[in-house]
Amino acid sequence: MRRARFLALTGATALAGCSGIADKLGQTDLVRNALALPEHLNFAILGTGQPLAREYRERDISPVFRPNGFMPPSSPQYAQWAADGWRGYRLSVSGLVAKPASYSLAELRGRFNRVAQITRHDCVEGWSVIGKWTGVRLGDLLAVAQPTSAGRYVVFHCMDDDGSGTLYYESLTLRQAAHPQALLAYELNDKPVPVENGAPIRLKVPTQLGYKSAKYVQGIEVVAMLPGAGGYWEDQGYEWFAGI
Ligand SMILES: Nc1nc2c(c(=O)[nH]1)N[C@H]1C(S)=C(S)[C@@H](COP(=O)(O)O)O[C@H]1N2
Ligand SMILES: [Mo]
Repeated sequence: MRRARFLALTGATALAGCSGIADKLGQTDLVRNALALPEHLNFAILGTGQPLAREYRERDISPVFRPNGFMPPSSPQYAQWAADGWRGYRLSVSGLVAKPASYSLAELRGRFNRVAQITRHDCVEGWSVIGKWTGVRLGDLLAVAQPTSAGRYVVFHCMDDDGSGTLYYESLTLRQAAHPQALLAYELNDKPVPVENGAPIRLKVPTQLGYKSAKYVQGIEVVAMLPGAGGYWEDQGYEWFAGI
């Protein structure tokens, strides 16, 4: 119901959403105000946590996991990591945590349980793909980091930008981050996550629309208040909760 309303309100503008021409959506006050309404419901839902997203079988996996979004990170550093099997890359966990840390890919693979899920990815543009994601539970990483009592949200800092220097970012509540299907994935369909799908680490939250699943994650930060509207697309007027 909430999602149908969202789609009806944004209409054709939503189609442009992930391809970089959503500025108009953000500028429309009517749409912005209307989008803000269901957020009250969202907080009510968050109080009890979200149910599990449906999981699929191997044979349901889409032949191609359609990539979408900004161009991969353009820095020489990223290119060098990609060419070097991600040696040197580290994922940092910082902010309101008792134990800040950073992990190489090998450490993520070695120190945390490996979990896999075959789930459907729904883009707000109106298409879906099914893929198998393997990685570590976000909740496991946060359990080690020990968020302080002031921490409320987790912000994902990405390495790619919209072409004019604004970096992609996303956020979840700590409660959403503890959802068993919230994954930091290092594999897609049993192979390292391809560059176009967010290598070397991307968030996968199958309970929310595609734009919440941040690609090219380099930093995870626990904060008390959301920066901006809580994400790149949210800053353009898109819904923050974005539950499916
Ligand atoms: N860092 C980053 N994460 C991102 C995006 C992006 O442009 N940059 N696009 C989002 C959108 S709109 C979608 S639909 C999915 C696409 O993931 P895929 O490329 O693996 O299909 O990533 C999401 N996460
Ligand atoms: Mo998307």
